Amino acid sequence: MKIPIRHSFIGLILLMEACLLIKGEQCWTPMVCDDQLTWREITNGQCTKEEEKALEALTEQLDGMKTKFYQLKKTMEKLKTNSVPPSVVGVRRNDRKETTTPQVTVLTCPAPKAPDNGTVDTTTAPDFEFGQTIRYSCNAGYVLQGSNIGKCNEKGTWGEVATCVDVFTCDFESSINPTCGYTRVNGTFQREYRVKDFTGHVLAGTGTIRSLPKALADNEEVCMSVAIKGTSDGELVAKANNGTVTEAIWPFSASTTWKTEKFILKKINSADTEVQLELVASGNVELDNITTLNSSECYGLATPCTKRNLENATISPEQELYSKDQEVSYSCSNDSILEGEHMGTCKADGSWSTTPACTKCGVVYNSKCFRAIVYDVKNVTFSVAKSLCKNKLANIYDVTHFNLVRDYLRSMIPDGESLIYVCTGMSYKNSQLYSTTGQAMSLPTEVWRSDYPISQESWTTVAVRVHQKPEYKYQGIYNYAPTYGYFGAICENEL
Ligand SMILES: [Ca+2]
Repeated sequence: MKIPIRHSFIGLILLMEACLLIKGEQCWTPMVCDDQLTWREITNGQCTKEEEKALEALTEQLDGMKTKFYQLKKTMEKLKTNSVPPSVVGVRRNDRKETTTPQVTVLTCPAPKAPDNGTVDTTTAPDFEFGQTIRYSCNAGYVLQGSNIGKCNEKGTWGEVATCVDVFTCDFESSINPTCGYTRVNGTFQREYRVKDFTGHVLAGTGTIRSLPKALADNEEVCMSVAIKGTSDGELVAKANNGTVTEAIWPFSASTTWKTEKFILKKINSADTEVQLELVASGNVELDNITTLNSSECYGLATPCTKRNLENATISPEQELYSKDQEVSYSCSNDSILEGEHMGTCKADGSWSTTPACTKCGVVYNSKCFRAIVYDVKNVTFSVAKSLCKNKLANIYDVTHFNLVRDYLRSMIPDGESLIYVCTGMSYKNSQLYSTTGQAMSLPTEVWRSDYPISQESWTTVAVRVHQKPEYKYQGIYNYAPTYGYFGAICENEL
């Protein structure tokens, strides 16, 4: 801001006055009366030329002084009457001219920058002038660190800029966001104020909330905790939207006490660069202080087991995650059989104690499941066949059953082969056919391959031979040596 003063004009008037005085016919002499500079007439005769000259020079000098004094006085008055705001921090003289034009400069700051993941409010600093303040705030999912106020200072800066850190330290107190930076995927979660047990905000409700992505390095894990207080019966699951999480299922019921639970967030795929925490509540619950902890705080936490992906199976109880020592039972669909144990226990390292599988039956007959194991090379001896079927090799019960098995085996002939032969569990000894349980049995001739059975003492194994072409003559069951190499085995299990 500048306060201009019209010196030259005032100076001109003063000089004209002085000239009028000097150019008079009488001689005047300057003198001081009552501290005021004034002129007095010299009455005894006229001034000499020299006296007049000296007077003239003196007058000019005095006038110059008077002008300067006047200018200074005016400047002082202006400064006083202009009610200069406190933002004025200096009066700078313009030194380029000797006739000194004083001007006032107000210090300003550059336009303030918003912090990363945040905003800056400049409504209280319209001119970015010294002393004016701005206000920082963070986007949803971020909390502010440092002062939320910036002030234009004497250095012409706004001071230290606040930083916004991510959502993983969310205490629901500092946020005005209804879910404190967590996205409500579904349900009713929202930030609510409590005064009963303590004073402060909690995240109350049911459903699913999800944090913003958290960047994670290759094998990095995040140790976290959450304070939980149930307001109904339910279960809270903490998991990563794109990763795994440990010790993450907490059943709750209506309670007046808070419980803090820890868990570890980690990635499934090493290619992932970030994870999002997902909290899923099946009942009404209050949550608070969802916080990232020092990794040592999570040392020794058990890893939950994830549900097995079992085809043709039902798992009981069925959950996404299971806690340590939790037991499950597996059962297979009607046309499949369970291989392995039908029970499993979740181990502390997050793995299951058993590895079940439900395998589809090739043929279901009289509540029995028949399925063949066939290789494209013939190197399965009878003892290998027994172990392939876990000692449950199949019998052929009658013509109908044989036809079903034959058609099923035909569908299993490997590419490049025209026929296969697989072991059954039946045996042929002393011209007698026996079942797997050792009972004597008989099958009609049409089931047997032509010219079989053959009475050869060591040919005790009974196999099934199937050709791609149904009309092919040499098909059916036959007896042969157990040490011979077959294509595989046919197994039989109770359903
Ligand atoms: Ca709180």
